[in-house]
Amino acid sequence: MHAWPATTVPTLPGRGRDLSVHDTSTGGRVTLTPGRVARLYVCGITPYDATHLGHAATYTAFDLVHRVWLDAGHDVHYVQNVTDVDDPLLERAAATGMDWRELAERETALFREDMTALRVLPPRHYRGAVEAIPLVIPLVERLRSLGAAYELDGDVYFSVASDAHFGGVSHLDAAAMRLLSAERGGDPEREGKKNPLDPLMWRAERPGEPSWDGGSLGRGRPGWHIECVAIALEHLGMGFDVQGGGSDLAFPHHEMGASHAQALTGEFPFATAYVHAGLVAYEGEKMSKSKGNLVFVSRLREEGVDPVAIRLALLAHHYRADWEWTDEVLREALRRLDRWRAAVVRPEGPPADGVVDAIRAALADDLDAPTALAAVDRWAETQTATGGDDAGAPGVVSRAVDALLGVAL
Ligand code: 5CA
Ligand code: ZN
Repeated sequence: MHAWPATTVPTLPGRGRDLSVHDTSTGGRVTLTPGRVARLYVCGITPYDATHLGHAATYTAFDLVHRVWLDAGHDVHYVQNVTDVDDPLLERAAATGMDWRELAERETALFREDMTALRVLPPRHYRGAVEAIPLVIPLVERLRSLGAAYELDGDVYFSVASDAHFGGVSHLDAAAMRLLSAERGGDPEREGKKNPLDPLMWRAERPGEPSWDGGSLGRGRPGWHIECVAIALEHLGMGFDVQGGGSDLAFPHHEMGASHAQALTGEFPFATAYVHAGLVAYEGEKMSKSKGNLVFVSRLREEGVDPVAIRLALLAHHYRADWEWTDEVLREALRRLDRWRAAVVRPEGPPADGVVDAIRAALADDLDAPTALAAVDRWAETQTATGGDDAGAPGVVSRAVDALLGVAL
């Protein structure tokens, strides 16, 4: 599957520093020290509806990881999936009378446009679940031969007991896991499972559902977690730097993915850090496709809102915070964008070095975008109030804001 076009990233004087992030699995900070290649996997969309601001916030957060690493001189291997076959997609297609493939293609195309407009750098590998089926089958077969998977009426389940580290990503107790499993695509109530939490890896063919030849697994389709594991192992291998997504993916998705991979390879860990973005709410509740309280990036764009302002509105919130989208959030971002643009049009200004350093320091410190924006605000205020005589300083600030924050002035 193709990704979306890359925007150019200006190179800045000096070099960025190593990124320190909050890691869900340890509950604390990890300073990542990738080698030449830095490896990032971010869970992609399930394309049954348009990109909302919650998705946009999450992908913008991981775009900062990408940009910090580029600035620190790494070659970034970024991988993302598209869950282009799964229950919610099939249900929406059936409800609207659309072919599920057409729905997935239409929404994935819109997502690419939204990501391009928001200047989110594309992944190097963008892989669909359907494309990943040939990767999934041998993994499920191997887990079965290792005794880490079992069959139930033709479906194949992963046995969470097979990974000694199970629970080590989310650290939830059994009751909380059971509740979240039921809410987020699992089937803890199904009878005959070894452990109610065991997730499906291969779903045997059902009438009216798409299915593929699964070799010794029989006809069926892949489960959700094994899809991301197959894609991540294919393109990144074990022990990659960051596994990312919204905080709703910590359990079960990232927990199960880590256990699948650890049971498969006997290695630990699947990822060095599990990084989770907070959830964006609208009208009092988490913005979610199932609840329908959505503000779409594409709708705002159609209304003529500058996507740069949308990006600034997202960056005004720390990525780990849960926050609520309001019209005022957008208005504030539009005012900030006007102030910044007015400040960089002049050829001279206050010295820029401190601003570049401050943006770098803030982002390396757990992607603290609000602090980075405040540093640019202060520079822009000085420029407006007193100006400055450093030739080229506005250009330096403009390039730093573009390279590190993805904000084009
Ligand atoms: N396809 C799977 C991941 S493999 C999936 O969760 N798709 S999704 O379309 O439901 O979500 C895509 C990404 O957006 C996930 O990282 C999810 O955690 C994040 N996300 C969903 N809703 C919100 C929200 N309200 N705020 C922030 N991030 C969100
Ligand atoms: Zn995923």
